[in-house]
Amino acid sequence: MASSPPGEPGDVLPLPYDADSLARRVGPAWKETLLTIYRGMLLGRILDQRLLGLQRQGRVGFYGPAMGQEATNAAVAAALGKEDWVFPGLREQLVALLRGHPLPVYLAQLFGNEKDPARGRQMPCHPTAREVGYVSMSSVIGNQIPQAVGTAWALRRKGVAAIALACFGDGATSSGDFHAGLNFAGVLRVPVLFLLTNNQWAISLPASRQSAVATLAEKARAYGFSGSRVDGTDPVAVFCAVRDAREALLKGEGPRLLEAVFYRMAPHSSSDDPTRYQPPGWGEEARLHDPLGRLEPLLEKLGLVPGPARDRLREEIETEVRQAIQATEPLPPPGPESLFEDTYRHPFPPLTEERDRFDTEQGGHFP
Ligand SMILES: Cc1ncc(C[n+]2csc(CCOP(=O)(O)OP(=O)(O)O)c2C)c(N)n1
Ligand SMILES: [Mg+2]
Repeated sequence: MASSPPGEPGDVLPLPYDADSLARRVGPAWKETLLTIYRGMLLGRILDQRLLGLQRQGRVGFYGPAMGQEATNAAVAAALGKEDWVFPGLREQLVALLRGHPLPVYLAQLFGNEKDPARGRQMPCHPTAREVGYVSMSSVIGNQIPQAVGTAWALRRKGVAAIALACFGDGATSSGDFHAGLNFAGVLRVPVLFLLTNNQWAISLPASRQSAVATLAEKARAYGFSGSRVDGTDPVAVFCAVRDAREALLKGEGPRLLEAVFYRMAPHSSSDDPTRYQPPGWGEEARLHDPLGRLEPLLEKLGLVPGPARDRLREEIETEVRQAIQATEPLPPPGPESLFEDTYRHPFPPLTEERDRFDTEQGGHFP
């Protein structure tokens, strides 16, 4: 079995489309949609490679790559509406960026410096991007599921034409919050889309040992709504599935579960060594399903992104990432006064006393 480096065309499973089928499935703007998604996927891959490298050099504390998930993330971002809310798991930061969260601000969150909106209080890879409806994740697996359900309920009560998207992994389906969230959503029939990102591993536990059911998607039936599976390495399939589910939710047809299945092409996180538990050959098999490796030959065949244009695009994104890192990394940490801010709108003693004492000890520079 021939293999190729991630992102390079090689011996991958071809995507089954031509111009006619794309126009039929995606619609008249299929070229623009596909190019937007492709650019997003490339950004995701390039960022992962760079940021994992920075972590290895000790310049970022922690990193959770999403290699293999790029098609799902970029297609989801393209299919969502501006007013929708995203409740991510560990690997959907690309969705925030593609919804318009500025790259330098995202990087500031990884470095935990003065431009970080969370002021260094969250783990790296747990960004918050309120301005694009992207809620900071909690490290506690499954927490975001009932939060998304509550938000969907609020959206419906307020009459806002938007949905909440709850993203979570195969491992999260074993959490209590999965049950509570899906049950609540089914009873109230709120506009929430449960996006199950099945990368086939929960750290070292394979999805085959996560549950005794044949597919995780079928769990939705027990909560009174439909669940379906989609090839998460096929951006066209994911885009159409999310777009159609969203339309149904907006019509009040109740919640839905969509299981996107793909291959985790990287360690669980920068703190993991998958060679200790993944079977030999996993990486080779994953590369056959590499979403970028699958999409690039199609774009070439369609004449949309020939080789030289692809190289130029890569260079352009690499430059954008490099410049954003150079501009963000040297920024200082949040000021010491920020320790006393954000928790209370009107701080009161003893917090104000502690703040004054601390300021005096530091030489009296607080604003
Ligand atoms: C409640 C809880 N239990 C365990 C953990 C430790 N933990 C962190 S990530 C993870 C696996 C999550 O797997 P999955 O839901 O499939 O998401 P993936 O990381 O594969 O995207 C576990 C068990 C945790 N953070 N929270
Ligand atoms: Mg997983």
